[in-house]
Amino acid sequence: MEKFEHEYNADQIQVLEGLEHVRKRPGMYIGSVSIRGLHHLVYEIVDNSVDEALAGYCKNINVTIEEGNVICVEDDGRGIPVDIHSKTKISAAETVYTKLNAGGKFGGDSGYKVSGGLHGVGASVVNALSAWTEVTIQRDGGIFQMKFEKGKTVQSLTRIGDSNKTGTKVRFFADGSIFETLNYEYSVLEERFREMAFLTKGLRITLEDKRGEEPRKSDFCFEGGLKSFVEYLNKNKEKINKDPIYIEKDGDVPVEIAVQYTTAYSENIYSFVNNINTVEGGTHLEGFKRALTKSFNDYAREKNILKEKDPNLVGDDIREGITAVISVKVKEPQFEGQTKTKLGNSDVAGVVTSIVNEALENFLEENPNIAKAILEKCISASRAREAARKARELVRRKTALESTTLPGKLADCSSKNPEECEVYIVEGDSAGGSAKQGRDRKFQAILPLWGKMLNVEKARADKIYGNDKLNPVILAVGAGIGADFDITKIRYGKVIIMADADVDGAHIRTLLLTFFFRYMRPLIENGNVYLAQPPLYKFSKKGMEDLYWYEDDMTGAFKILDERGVDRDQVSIQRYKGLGEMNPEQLWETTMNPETRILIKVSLEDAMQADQTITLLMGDDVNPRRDFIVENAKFVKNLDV
Ligand code: 28G
Repeated sequence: MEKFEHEYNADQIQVLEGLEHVRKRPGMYIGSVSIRGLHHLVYEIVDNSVDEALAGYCKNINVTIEEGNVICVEDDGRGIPVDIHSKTKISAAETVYTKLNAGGKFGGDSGYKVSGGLHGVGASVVNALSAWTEVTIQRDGGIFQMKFEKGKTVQSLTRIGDSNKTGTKVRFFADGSIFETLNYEYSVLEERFREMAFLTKGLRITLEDKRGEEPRKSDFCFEGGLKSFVEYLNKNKEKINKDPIYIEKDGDVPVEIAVQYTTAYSENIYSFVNNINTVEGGTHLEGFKRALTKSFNDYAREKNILKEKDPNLVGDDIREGITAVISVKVKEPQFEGQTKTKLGNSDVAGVVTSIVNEALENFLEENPNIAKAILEKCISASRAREAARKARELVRRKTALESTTLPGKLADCSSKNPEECEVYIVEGDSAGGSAKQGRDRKFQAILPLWGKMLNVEKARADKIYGNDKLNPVILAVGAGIGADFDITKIRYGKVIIMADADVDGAHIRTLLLTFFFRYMRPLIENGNVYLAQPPLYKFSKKGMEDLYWYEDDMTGAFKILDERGVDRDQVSIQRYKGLGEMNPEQLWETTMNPETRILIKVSLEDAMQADQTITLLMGDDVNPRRDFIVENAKFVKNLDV
């Protein structure tokens, strides 16, 4: 008995050490302790419910943000097993919550590992990073409950009642001493759960916000799966095929794909592996693209739409205007790439290719009118590509002759060392003027932009080279665009977008981000793109140094004033509506001085979100645009988080 107890304690210590490390280095487990990391806690728990849904046992997941930012997740799955391990005397459920990686994710019940990246770190990490956690399980005729504080068990699994239902309910309150904020952003969670619901056909996910005066609720359930997803993405676009092409095949590597062509010029393909967005693509995407190119070319040849003398259509031609979502499930996924979001498993490419080849062959044969309409668009894309090539060569020849011409409006800096140089792309002439006067001309260049920006979504590459708004940006950055883009040639280490904190500013920011995302993606991947953050308020009082405030919520500012012993009633508050309201010195001090400014580094994810946003913003339909303007403020806010 003595010996047994000793062993038991030793085990316990090891468990605690594991979770202690999670609290010491939370970033290693959830990426960051910012609001992103905070949201990640919710995804971790919900992922477990989704896993149970993938296994075929859970139909409903309800997520609630309770008063005080407590999260409650409830599912109607089988309930986490409650049986006691004969040796450790600890229930399976408690083990899942106190042992690192003991959850279902690493070789879980759905059979799909979600290792790599930040996914699937498990419930124990959430538990470790929460001030308290409460788990309630219904199964085997009973209701069972256990409680934790900072990952430590304060109440082992106890039967607290009877029930003939099954399911798991988890409530947790994130630890405020670990996270920068505990304030969940409803729209961010909503977006994610919508996506999750699209990816798991028939699964219902609800989200409810019980904080604040006006409670909100979202309810997602899509019987159409990815077909619904594509319809959602294209809701404001003009479609070529009214009904998305839908491919679904179970097997060793289950594949689900939906494709719909629009009259737009851009390519929008989203890919997922085990419900993880594979931003960097991978073998599944390659397999899909290969099949798409082959099927359309084969069909066009067979029907003599492409004549013998015509060259084959290239992939880019065939993907112009496409919106597609591809989702595969892989048992042992290898995630590669910078952000571990690129699928490496080579066998998946072949599986996807043959499934898509077969399905497309049938579809084209059965829908000759749609096939013809899509191919007409592909052929015109091919012609435009040829025109773009000529335009590009013209630009190349020009630059070779005239050496590097810089745009006339650019106020360049004196340093030529890209590492220390930065360019501010400024909206409007007046703000541009202030920025020119306020800057440190040694390392800061100013490029004012004005007038209406070109929407890259609605233009082909040849238009972009000649565009009078974008061409200055291309020339200033100095590294070309598209396939010619050469990151080693960039003239500035930081490309900073400086726009007003209003709807128009958000608009120009979104358009520029979309442009960078589509035509200078390495610039974003390399972390060279930033958003300037002008202040929203100025608090001033005679004899007091001005206090600039960058958040909507002024509570923090008042706190600082209180701490400084300043009487609130004597302070005047100025709300800045635009950059133009600041004089050059103020602009320098608040937004441009590296010692005091706030810069937001744009991530690939941010740019992708901007890219998705643009469709709504520029949609042909007027109503969605109006709706969007309200939502847009949210997007800007999301960028901050
Ligand atoms: C509400 C918030 C989060 C979950 C289940 C159901 C099972 C399970 C979860 O088992 C442990 C390890 C290997 C089998 C599995 C129930 C099999 C039979 C489950 C959740 C047990 C994980 N009955 N539902 N985990 N495996 N929901 N929701 O966490 O041996 S987690």
